[in-house]
Amino acid sequence: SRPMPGRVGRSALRVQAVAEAERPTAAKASGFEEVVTTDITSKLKYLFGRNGDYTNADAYQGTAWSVREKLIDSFNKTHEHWKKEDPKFIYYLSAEFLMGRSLTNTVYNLGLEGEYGEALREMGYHMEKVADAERDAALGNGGLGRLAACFLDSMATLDLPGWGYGIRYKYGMFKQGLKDGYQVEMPDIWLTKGNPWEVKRDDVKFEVGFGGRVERKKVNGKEMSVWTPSEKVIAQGYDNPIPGYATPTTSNLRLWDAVPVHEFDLSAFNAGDYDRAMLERERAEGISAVLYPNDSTPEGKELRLKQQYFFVCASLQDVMSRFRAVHGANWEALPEKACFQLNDTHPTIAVAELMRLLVDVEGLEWDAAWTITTKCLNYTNHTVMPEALEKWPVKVMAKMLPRHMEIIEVINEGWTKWLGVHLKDLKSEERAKKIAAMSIIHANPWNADEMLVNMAYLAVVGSSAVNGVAAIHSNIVKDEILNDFYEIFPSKFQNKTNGVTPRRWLAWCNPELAHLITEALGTSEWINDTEKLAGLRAFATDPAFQAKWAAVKKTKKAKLAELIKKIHGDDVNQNAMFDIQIKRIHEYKRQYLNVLSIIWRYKQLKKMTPEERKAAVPRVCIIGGKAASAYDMAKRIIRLVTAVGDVINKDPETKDYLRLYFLPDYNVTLAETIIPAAELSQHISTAGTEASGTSNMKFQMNGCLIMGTWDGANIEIAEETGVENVFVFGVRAEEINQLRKDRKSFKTDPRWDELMKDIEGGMFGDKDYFKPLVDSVNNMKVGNDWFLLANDFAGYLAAQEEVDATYKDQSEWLRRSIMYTAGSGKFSSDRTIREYAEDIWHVKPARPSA
Ligand code: CR6
Repeated sequence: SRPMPGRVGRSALRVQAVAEAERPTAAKASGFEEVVTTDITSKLKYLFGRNGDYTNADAYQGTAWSVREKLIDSFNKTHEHWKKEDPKFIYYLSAEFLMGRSLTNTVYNLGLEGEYGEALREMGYHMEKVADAERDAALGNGGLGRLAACFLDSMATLDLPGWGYGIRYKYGMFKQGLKDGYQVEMPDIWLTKGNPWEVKRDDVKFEVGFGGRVERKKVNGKEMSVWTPSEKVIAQGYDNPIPGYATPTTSNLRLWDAVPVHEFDLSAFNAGDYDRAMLERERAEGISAVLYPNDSTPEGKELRLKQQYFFVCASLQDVMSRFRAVHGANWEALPEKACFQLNDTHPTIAVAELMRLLVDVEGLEWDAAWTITTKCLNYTNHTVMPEALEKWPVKVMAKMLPRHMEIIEVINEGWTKWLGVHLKDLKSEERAKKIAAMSIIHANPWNADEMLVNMAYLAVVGSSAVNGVAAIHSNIVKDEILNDFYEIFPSKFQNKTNGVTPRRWLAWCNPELAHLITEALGTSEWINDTEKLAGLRAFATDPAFQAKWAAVKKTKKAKLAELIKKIHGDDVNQNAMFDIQIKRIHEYKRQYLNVLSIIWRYKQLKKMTPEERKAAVPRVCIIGGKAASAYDMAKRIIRLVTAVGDVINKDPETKDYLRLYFLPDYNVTLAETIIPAAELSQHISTAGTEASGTSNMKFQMNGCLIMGTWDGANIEIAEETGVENVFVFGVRAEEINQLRKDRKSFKTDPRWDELMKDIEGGMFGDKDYFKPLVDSVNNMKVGNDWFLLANDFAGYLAAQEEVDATYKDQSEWLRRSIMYTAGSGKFSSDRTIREYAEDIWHVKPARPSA
């Protein structure tokens, strides 16, 4: 009952599989499954020493190691082809790749689900349970990291020659637990059982240096800067093959692990040196040990800069060494063969590093190197919050990367000089002001003695293209955050609205809906041509189709209900509306506002007679997401959710009509169960704060209605779905600045005041702990309620009433739900990647033959 993937055959195996899938299922010939079964058992026997009686976790290992071989075959074919063709490559540099699980995605993308599913069944296992044994690769925080993962899927699917480059963190995003309703963080030890999805490359190793000094020396008669680092580590490459869908292309994510230079000499060391060697090992391994668990705000720690330089340095050396092997030292041609996308400012040190490699190592003249560098690099901005833009103290950078600091100084000198000429028509005072404001190196506004390197400015100056991630966000980038730069280089600035892969986020996580869509459209081509989903509009009011659509949602809700039961031990009303907010916990995302509206709903229910309650729309509200470990306010918000849930879920009068659950450890895999089951999802950030959001797109694809502010990609989703089908509320971005300045124009509401008193008065216990939350939104105090919760509260409640009224009319609700999926075509990451490839990268597809 799955959609026919229609992947182009890649091997004899594949040809047979396609032939089988096209045959009526009842007449399926066996034989192929047998080969797979034998392969799985042989993997278990010879790789793991197991002999029969396998657990699901064993079956996972056997299956994964078997699938890995198909993946590597495809990887090799693709890369042989690319080597022969020598096309231009895009390298996506990102400190985060939030990949999630690989087994199901790989099997489906490779079109192997028939044989592997069947083989496992024959062995007495079920693919879904087997897949459940895999741990998420959680090498990312949230949207930015998951976006990078979706982009890789689309690049491979579109046959674009391209790799991801990042860090192979030993510990990914922390595991979140709850203790008495408070968040606890536990390490994510994801590699202990090995990782079938990676290939260690013993021949891919690069040295990365830190610290030390720089000297001017004559080298071969030429005055050069020679950097002698005081510390060195080795970047060890690991390849993670990325299978495209319905194509023979399998591309690559190369992740770097930090290892000590002297690892292999250990045995030769005497006792004293052994200690030192161990220290060296610890220091090296520390670089790729942990992902900083921060989202949207930078962590100004030295180790973080070290991580950034570590992976950028290794990646650039790697690309350059491959280029050299084919083209020699013809570096002027590098931009014709390679370009790099900087995923936020995290890899921005690439500007200085590429200059260093070209000037100091390859001996190019500065200007020639600068031309090459700026042609090769492009920068994506992912956040509007000015405090979230990375700035490194000059002192820190000069100590850790002395040569890079010099290079940045020279870049800045050239840049400010150029500005002086470019702005010659301004009055000298004004000109000086402007130049100071645009200088890459500037004083810390809160500490005049400290000089900072502004990484976003460095990225803009060093790149060909700069883009935001949704239309409204790109406009804010142009008009506010980087306005000075936009005025000087208007054509550098672009918009590339984010997208998500329809494979993982619709076809594979919701096969029931995928099947229904394929049946209705008469083709499964929508899986890589999502514009075809628009064909569903014709069915939006068809009662028979609506009934099928509703039945799928019901199945998915039952699954989520099962999960809630497993986690919280409660049975929930599966006829209730499933109302969901899952994302990182952040004040700007306003989970707090959601909780307040839930409390208000609870209070209304309490006032009703039993008869009145029966007429109310029952809701199961779910909130999930991690709080950065140092983000105190976010942790209080989590506690408020659990405390309110504790009261509501136990109240015999209301518990049939309202529940609130916090689902701990929200991650990619959990999202794959939650999103297909959602009927309403909350995207209620203060307008102008959420750059894009991407879960909104996943919900939309799965026919979930959106309650949202006029922010980020919500706006474009509403445009595609029909604004009348979306529950929109709240102040608009254009009004925010004025509102923040003029507090008197804040909307007030007696219901809000009542709720504040309830929390302060201890209705949910823990009053002292919740006091800072109440204070933070007390809009009578200047500077408080920065995210305008009080102001948007009344509008939010009104929109919630509209939701209830609409839900009562199930046929209208279903019509809208179908319209959401039908309108989601634009939000495939295939569209986004096609735009990047055409407008920024100038990279063309190169598909190997099957
Ligand atoms: N936190 C944005 O906040 C956007 C993603 C991907 C974010 C979010 O709105 O969808 O990037 N920004 O573009 C950063 O991480 C800096 C995010 O995930």
